[in-house]
Amino acid sequence: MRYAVLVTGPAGAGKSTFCNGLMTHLQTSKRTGHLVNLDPAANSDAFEYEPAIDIRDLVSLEDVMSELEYGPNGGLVYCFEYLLENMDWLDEELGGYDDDYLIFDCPGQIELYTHHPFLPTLVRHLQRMGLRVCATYLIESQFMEDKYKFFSGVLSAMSAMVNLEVPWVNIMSKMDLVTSNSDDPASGRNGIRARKDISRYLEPDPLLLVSAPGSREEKTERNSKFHSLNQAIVQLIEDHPLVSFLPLNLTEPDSIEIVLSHIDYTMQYGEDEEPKEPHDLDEGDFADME
Ligand SMILES: Nc1nc2c(ncn2[C@@H]2O[C@H](COP(=O)(O)OP(=O)(O)O)[C@@H](O)[C@H]2O)c(=O)[nH]1
Ligand SMILES: [Mg+2]
Repeated sequence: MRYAVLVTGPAGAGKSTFCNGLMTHLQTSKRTGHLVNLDPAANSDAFEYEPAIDIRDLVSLEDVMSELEYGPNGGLVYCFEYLLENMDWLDEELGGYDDDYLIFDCPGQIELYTHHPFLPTLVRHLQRMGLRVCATYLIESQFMEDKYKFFSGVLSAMSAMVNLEVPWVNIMSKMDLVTSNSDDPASGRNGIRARKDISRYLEPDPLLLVSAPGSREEKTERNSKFHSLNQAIVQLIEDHPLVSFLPLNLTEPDSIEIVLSHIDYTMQYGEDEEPKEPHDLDEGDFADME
């Protein structure tokens, strides 16, 4: 069985860094993972691990922009259209991998997840090829700085989830920027919050959007439309309580292990692996038991 983990989310959310972290973690756990770069605009320096499959070998944004005179967004759309027209290239590239864990580093243009058909088409194709697919959606902890920014992140996660229709793990990245101490002098810029608040963001509490009496969101004549909009969003999130976030702190190996175990679980990783035959085992396999 082959497994594909799509790493999605807005630009700068930490997708490429998370992919590197996952690769390192898989290696230290004696598992094999392969990186697939789907970002035609990726900068080679961003990869600690050489991608095993790289969309830039098929088409690169730089070439599209210089040869066809597209801007960056039009160019990206062109690259994905080109990929979908040339799926046999991907089939051939994927052909060399069986029983493998493939980590797809995706581009950060949010419209790719919310309304373009490219990723759903790609996912269906991978599923037809027999891969088990799941997606992660990253938003960064700085989104917790501002509740409106945060809820726009929640809504984008929901809309991507509905669009892709695969098992899904939402991740709150860069948790190393959050401390539990609100007196921390570093707390200014990064909106570092007290822990008790964080749980209201990891399991989004839509009531964060409903105004406390006397606050600026409290319903007044002037803001009644804004108030109704917030109410509608609260209702939407309450009706679809599927969005919650796993905290990811790459400086803590346990944190990445927990995230990986959720990903494994959503894909039922290893469920249909054959048990190892005794002659496949060597002494090293028993080292942990002593
Ligand atoms: N403090 C901190 N910074 C991070 C973390 N992950 C990514 N970054 C930084 O955020 C920026 C964007 O990261 P990148 O992985 O390229 O994001 P992408 O656009 O989603 O692929 C880079 O400057 C990273 O160094 C993290 O876990 N903690
Ligand atoms: Mg990236």
